[in-house]
Amino acid sequence: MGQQEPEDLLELSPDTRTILEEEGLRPLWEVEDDFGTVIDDLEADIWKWDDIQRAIDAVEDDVPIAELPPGFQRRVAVPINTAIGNAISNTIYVGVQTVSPGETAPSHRHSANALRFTIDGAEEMKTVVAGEEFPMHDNDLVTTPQWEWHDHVNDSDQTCTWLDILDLPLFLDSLNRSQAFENHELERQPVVKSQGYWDSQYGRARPVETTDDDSIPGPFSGIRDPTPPYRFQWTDVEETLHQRAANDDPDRHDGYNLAYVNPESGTPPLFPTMSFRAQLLSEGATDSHFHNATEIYFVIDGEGATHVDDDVLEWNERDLFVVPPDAVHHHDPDGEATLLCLSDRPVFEAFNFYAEAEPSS
Ligand code: GTQ
Repeated sequence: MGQQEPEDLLELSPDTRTILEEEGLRPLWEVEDDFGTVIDDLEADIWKWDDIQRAIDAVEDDVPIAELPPGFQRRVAVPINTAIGNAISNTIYVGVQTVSPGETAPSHRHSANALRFTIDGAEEMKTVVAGEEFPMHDNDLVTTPQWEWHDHVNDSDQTCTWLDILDLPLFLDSLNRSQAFENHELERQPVVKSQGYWDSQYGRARPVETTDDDSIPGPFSGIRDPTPPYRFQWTDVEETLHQRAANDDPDRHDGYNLAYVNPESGTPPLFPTMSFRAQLLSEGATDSHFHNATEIYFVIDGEGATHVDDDVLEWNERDLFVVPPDAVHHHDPDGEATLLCLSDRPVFEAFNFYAEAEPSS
């Protein structure tokens, strides 16, 4: 008789195995190796802007928005992380949307949190959110809170392009739930607020009373809108970055690093499920670290490389790349570079589960 292996000690008698099978149960020591295998792991990946541009131009030539099938009715090319197959990450979705001159992406609303980060914008390119027209200038970030109507109207004379960023995979894939969705009866929602209305509600002086108008209708009845409709103008964000760089020290991992705050609370994260940062890298390579949150980066300007475990992602302006959970990474800009970072960190923080560390050298 050979030596007994530890597994042998745990062998179940045929009767016990039959009972467990019949009753629909499994022993933990056999199940635990299956934990974490339902959803595939993310991989480091990069999409070069020239390639994205080629794809969105081709799609734009083929497909007028008005002829899109029922569904989201948006002309969007979706970067796919080949490790998972339907989105850029397991929590955050990114799409690249175009609207040609004269076109409208029709009004709808949904339970996912969403925002636009403008790539090619124009004063007469309006995303209409919660009754107000928000002009989309280059690098402006405009929120579309849960269950607010939104349509995108291009009255300019050029094609406009932006990133759509939503928490769809968190609900649809990771939590495997469907979301509430509704099309407006009109292609364009009525514009019932003057321009600047939403911005004015979250300044240094605010309305004293909260009324029923503050609660979201429909499936979220009674819950106060956690994130207001809001436009963060890039000119403001850029000014703050440059003031920081002129006066302060950078973060070792992320350079000069600004969080987009929830305008209601004045603190990050912008959404309960996603946080957004603008980073100015101007003082050489950053230090390596890793964390359990996923990060997606969009290169606002500049060039450089991000080292992710054994991969080197070389980027230029407008490229998009993914740093998977737990991957050791650092940035190495070529001179000065500005990045937009999207992260699912708030989900981890909500469960007291966020962790980050530096690799032991
Ligand atoms: O523009 O409302 O890429 O609802 C995916 C879902 C864009 C949008 C997307 C959407 C939108």
